Amino acid sequence: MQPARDAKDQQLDEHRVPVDDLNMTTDQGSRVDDTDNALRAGTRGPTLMEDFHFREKITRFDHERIPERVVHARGAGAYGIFELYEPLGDVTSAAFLNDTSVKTPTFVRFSTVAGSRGSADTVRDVRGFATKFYTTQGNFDIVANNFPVFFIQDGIKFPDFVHAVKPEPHNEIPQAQSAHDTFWDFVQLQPESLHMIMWLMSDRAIPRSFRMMQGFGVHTFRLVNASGQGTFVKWHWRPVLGTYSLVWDEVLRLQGNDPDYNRRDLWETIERGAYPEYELCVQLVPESREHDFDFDLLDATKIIPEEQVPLRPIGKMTLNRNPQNFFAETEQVAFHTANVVPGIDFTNDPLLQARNFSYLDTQLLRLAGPNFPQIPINRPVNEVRNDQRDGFHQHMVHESRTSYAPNSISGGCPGAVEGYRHYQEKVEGTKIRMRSPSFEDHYSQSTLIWNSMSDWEKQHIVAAFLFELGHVERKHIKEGVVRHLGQIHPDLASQVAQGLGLPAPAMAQVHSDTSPALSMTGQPRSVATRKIAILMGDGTDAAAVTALRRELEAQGAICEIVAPAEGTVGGVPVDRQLSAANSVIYDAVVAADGAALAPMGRAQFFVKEAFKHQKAIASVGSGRRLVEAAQLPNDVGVLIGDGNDIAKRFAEAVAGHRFYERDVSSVPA
Ligand code: HDD
Repeated sequence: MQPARDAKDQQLDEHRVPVDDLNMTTDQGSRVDDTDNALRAGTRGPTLMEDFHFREKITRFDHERIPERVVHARGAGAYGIFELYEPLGDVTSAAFLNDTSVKTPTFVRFSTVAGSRGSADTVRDVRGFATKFYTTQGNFDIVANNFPVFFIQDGIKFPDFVHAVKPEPHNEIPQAQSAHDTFWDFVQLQPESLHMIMWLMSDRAIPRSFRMMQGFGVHTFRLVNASGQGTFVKWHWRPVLGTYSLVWDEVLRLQGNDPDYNRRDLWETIERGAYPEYELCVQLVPESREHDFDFDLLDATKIIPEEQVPLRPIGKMTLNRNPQNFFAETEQVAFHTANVVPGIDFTNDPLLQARNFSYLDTQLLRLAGPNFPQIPINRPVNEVRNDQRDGFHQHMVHESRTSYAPNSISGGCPGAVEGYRHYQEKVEGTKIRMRSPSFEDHYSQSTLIWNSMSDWEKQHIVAAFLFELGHVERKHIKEGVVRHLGQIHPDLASQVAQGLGLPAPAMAQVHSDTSPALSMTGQPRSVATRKIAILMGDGTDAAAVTALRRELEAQGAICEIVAPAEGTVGGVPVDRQLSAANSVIYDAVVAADGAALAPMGRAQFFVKEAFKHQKAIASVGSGRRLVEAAQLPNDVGVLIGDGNDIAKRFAEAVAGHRFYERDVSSVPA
């Protein structure tokens, strides 16, 4: 069913250029009769300056690129709708957070941080999760990431951090990776980054899907109610499908097999109507409790553990529409932490304060001047009226004879009336370049995250440190990092030190507190939107496959038939031929044929690789022979399909995402 058309969708109508049968014209509207041959003096002669169509076409082409975002250059977007569960008038006057009958249009852009526009999706990195709410009171943006903390505490360090993580300046290597000297040099010298590093080394940094990751506003923001009373707030997006990740070896292979893996996944599921959903949750802290924590609420390298302040779900966002033009919409969208509406305000978090400067500034360059808010994707759905005029690409024709206030000539219009009112916070202090001592502890929450991880999550963190530091050339940098790890946890430090061939560092006495909510275990389970490869060949029992497929698809799974050749197999249409398919683009595998496939190395590898990546594998009929030929160790999650309940058992296995307990250390695939 098509979603109802919202206000933003309708507003875009006036900018849309439909596919139609009109004839080609120049930008000036003059009809073009030949766009294949430049105007020349004689068929073998020079091209003439007079050829305005040629000149316009080439000039436009020469100017087609705009600067990519300095960070978060690679991204994918989608439109959605936000629906509120209950009015929040007690804490905020924001209209869209008070009226449950309103469906607020949104646009979301997901991104990676370090890589260029053309880099692969599945890299170890933070993911951006920026949402623009087109509210009746103007645009409100939550410019979030999929980690709840950040690398630095003060925005003045942002250029340093970004320069360190980006490719090194002398040779522009490596692309979209943190596994290099300058990044880890920054980390070892800037221990405030350590908590974020723990997130970056965890599987959160390699999400299975944009649809299966959380979003965090990171900073403590402020809500303000109608009587001017403030409440601290942290924003959280929680994916309805649960939070799930890939495994590292799979990530590396996906970069070659499908560099657009996350982008494609978002696009395809929306096209199918399996709309991604996220609950918006808040952590609310009354101002009276500001100093009740053993960390500073203004410090963006700290979380408020959910066990201390529970998450309150306040609404749901459903992404229900793909953009129609990547450049016009996803590339030109401009987010800004300072895009707020009445009832939502800032705190003095020094990272947030810097962001409130940076986003507008960067967009003035990237989108070439001050009129970028008029670009269709950026326009609010309510009317914009002010005296700011002129500049490159002004699209509006302002009829007023005045562009200043106050004025008497235009009846004082547009006049400043009741609108956004800044929260009246009392501020006093000495001008000083210094952080508050309450920002000094860089280790306790890094320990908290380590303590809260399950065994497999800990193993993956250690492996990530070893991979990353294994790419660092300078020994003193590795030693510096390992020294810090000794302050986080002896188990972590000793394993990393051992792998790097370094002596164990001095170990601190660490606390044993945990925050179970930090672990990715215990997520909602579902086969919905899981991609399953069914390997078929000439020997397949097509009826058994069709029955299995029907049951899986009834639960929302996406099945693809993979066979040695395109066409049909056993009367079933083939979706992909084996040489164009790879297990890494699927969540699970069904071996449905052994007769044709068992002797084929590629088919064996397919199954073995899925096993290595701890995916559910089932065999039906002669598929057992393929599983046997792949010589999988006897372990969990490999279901041999004798009996009627195979579909049920397999669906349960797929819904669990991965068999992390499966020992794959000896599997070479
Ligand atoms: Fe940022 C882009 C998220 C710190 C400066 N940032 C950008 C995007 C996201 C974030 C999701 C991509 C928006 C899009 O899709 O267009 N940034 C964060 C988060 C941060 C953070 C969650 C810490 C809590 N950022 C941060 C700091 C600064 C910036 C401290 C500068 C002082 N960020 C930028 C930027 C970007 C940007 C340079 C690049 C392109 C853009 O803004 O529009 O201004």
